[in-house]
Amino acid sequence: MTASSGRPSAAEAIKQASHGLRGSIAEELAASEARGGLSEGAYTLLKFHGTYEQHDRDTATARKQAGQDKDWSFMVRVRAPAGRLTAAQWLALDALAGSRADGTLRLTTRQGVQFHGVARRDLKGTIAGIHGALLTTLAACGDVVRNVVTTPAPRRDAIHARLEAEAFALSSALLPRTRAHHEIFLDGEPVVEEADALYGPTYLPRKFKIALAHPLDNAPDVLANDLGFVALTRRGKVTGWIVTVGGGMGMTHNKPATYPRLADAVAVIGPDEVLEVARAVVRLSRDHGDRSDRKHARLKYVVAERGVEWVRAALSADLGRDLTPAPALPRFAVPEHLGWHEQGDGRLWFGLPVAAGRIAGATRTGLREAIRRSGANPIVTPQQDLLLSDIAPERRAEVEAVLRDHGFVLPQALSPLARWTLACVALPTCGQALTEAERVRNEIVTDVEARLAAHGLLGERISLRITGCPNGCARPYAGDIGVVGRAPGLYTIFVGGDFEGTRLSFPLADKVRQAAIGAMLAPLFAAFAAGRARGEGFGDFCTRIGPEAARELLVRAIAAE
Ligand code: SRM
Ligand code: SF4
Repeated sequence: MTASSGRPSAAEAIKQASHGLRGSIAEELAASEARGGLSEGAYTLLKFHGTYEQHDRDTATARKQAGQDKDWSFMVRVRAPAGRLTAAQWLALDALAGSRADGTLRLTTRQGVQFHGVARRDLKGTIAGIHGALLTTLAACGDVVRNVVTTPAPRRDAIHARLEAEAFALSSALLPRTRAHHEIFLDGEPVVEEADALYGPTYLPRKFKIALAHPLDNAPDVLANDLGFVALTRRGKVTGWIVTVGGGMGMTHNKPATYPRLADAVAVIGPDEVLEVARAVVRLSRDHGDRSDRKHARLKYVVAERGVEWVRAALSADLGRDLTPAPALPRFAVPEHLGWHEQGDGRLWFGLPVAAGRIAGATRTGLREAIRRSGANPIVTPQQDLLLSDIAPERRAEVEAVLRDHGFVLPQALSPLARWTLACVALPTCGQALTEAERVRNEIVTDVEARLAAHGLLGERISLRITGCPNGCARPYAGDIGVVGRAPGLYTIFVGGDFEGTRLSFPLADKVRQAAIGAMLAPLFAAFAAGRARGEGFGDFCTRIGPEAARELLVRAIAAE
């Protein structure tokens, strides 16, 4: 059940022996012309520095048949706390995408930015370039606290300023203290380093994710995180936080011991206690997470198995004071961020939809041009979109025209479904992908849109989340509809989650061909259009009728065909 339940996994030995995340990374990367075949140690430790060695899965079979090695390259992930970037940082990342990666930028579901296709000889230069833009890749991946997410909206009021400030403070305070990153990637001098008091020599048992949210803006899906802070507010100020612990999405098909889970509200704390409590929850994960089985190592399993009372007692003991039990979570909402909005300081933001977060070709040029001309500071949203903030009202028409001229589809031309569809990276770079996701996003959206339209539901606000495997990188179990890669060409469809991210979905149909996804949802759309309660969302309707009735509708529809 806990850290002591079995022999530590191989990753634990690698971390323990890594000398502060160094291992043999520098030596292996120095063999610069070598491709692929990093040792398990270097591969594992490189994650902590924000990079994964990958290969192009599209070409792997043909290359193997031709006796060639795989087409190896690196994915590099940039941390952007709260998704906030400056115009200058964007332009620097854009330049690196052109000079050192595959020419694309990828906005992530955790408000980060990824490069794909970085050659080994360019890895150091890419990471150094990111550092030069005052950003980092350190702890973007690995068994540490990852990019801290929050509501993306750049509303200039005290509550939003506080959410943003806390995200930045958590992000920098919880970075691992190692100098290895500087030594390996930034030509820093080797130093004798003190132990990392928070992480210790083996860091955390697994990745650890933190989100902050306002109840009226749960865009970051706070409950899908290991640790969340939900703002309590009065008269425009943050007066405290509800601490939520134990969320996570990952599961493995046919392994019931693994499951997605939404976090529980564990305690309520004062407005200035976020960092202190976050450190205690990180220590809880460090000391109680399972270090023998990486599929059982996330904090969510500790919370599920030990219970909320135990978690609060353990945190209270760590902090040396009794934490107050949390009140019930308030109702959550998720507002519209796309299109034009006033920030509250005389400036505007423009929420730009970016399908699956991929910026490439003309859209990359257009974005660069729009940011150069307007000086807009971009904010990556947890929905893989970009908010161009701080735009002077007189630039509005020009920005819109530049973006439109470069092939962006602007929000007013999109259905709510298209605006609220997420798709993970999947093929060809993700080594875990069982199916396509990003590359079939638009086909699936078009298919589902047609089915919605047939029942007069095209204007309905429904979220769709597509992933190429059950790891859940687009949080598919927390939206209205989840489409999850099951086996090559086949998906599991989930329904019954809610738009606000407060309820998990249930499986509706298994092993569905991509072309049949819309058809599988159609009977439920028909029933929803005919029998929904007033104000009821699609996911709410599915949950109200329940899994058995939902599947029965499907069986009847198939029998009637
Ligand atoms: Fe993820 C692993 C991409 C957000 C759960 N994720 C991966 C890897 C690194 C594949 C691998 O292990 O080899 C993917 C890289 C693919 C590629 O080629 O780029 C990958 N995850 C992504 C991104 C880029 C998806 C996207 O389309 O935006 C997101 C990057 C976020 C960031 O900037 O930090 C991303 N991943 C998530 C989320 C969503 C979130 O955090 O809000 C989740 C679900 C929440 C959670 O953590 O439970 C998520 N990713 C996973 C898991 C399952 C973890 C688990 O507990 O079981 C894995 C696999 C693993 O860790 O072993 C994984
Ligand atoms: Fe890869 Fe699976 Fe994550 Fe998609 S959900 S990016 S396929 S690990």
